[in-house]
Amino acid sequence: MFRRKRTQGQALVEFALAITLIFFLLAAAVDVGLMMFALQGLHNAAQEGAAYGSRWLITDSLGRRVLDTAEIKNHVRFESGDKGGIGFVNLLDLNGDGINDATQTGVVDANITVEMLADPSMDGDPTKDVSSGAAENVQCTDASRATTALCYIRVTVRSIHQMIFPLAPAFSRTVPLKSVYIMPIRDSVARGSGGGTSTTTQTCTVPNFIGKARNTASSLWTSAGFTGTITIAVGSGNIVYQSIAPGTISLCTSSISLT
Ligand SMILES: [Ca+2]
Ligand SMILES: [Ca+2]
Repeated sequence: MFRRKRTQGQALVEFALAITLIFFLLAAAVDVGLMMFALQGLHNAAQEGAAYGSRWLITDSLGRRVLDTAEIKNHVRFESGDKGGIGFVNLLDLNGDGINDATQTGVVDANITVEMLADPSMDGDPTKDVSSGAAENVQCTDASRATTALCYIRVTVRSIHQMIFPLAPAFSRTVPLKSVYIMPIRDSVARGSGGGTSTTTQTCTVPNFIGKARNTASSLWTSAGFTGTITIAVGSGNIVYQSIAPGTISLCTSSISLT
């Protein structure tokens, strides 16, 4: 009889220990799951801001093509409509105090960062040099005068996740969340098609005219990409002299004379 009671008490203690652990794991699963949904919301918002910002640049007072930071932040905040979110994260209240961030000084700027980055090593990653691993993070000041390949937009969105089950003092009641999105700037003006600087620096390769018939020279010149005038001296026989040597890399607006 005594022995049986003792076994029952032991089972109760074991159950108490086990249920604590099981409940802890379940609670952790719920909180981690909610954080993943919140992160997804932040990621979508950062992507929306970057997609808008990469396409619609503005010209500042110094004539530089720069990011429309204020409008990009609006696109981030209203990514999921004017209710601010999908239930897991409120994009209009990123610091989680129940007050619209737009009415709080500095809160929007503290939680949404918009940057324009250059890529000095031209390897497609503006945050580091892929071959050496060295950090870059160099600011691009004018997307239309990028001497390196492209400028990139980086949008960072931060939020605070309130834990539903703050089980132990070791775990904070809040967890900071962050999502970053980087993409190349796709502004047409920035890359020369709408008034940038690249048309004046386009180069073409001078073809070899020596020994060619005079009536073929003109088409040879234009098919090499040149737009400058070609002067062909009147005469008979094939061309024996050209004023720019064959194979020379020259501005496409250059002129040439042939004899
Ligand atoms: Ca707020
Ligand atoms: Ca790089």
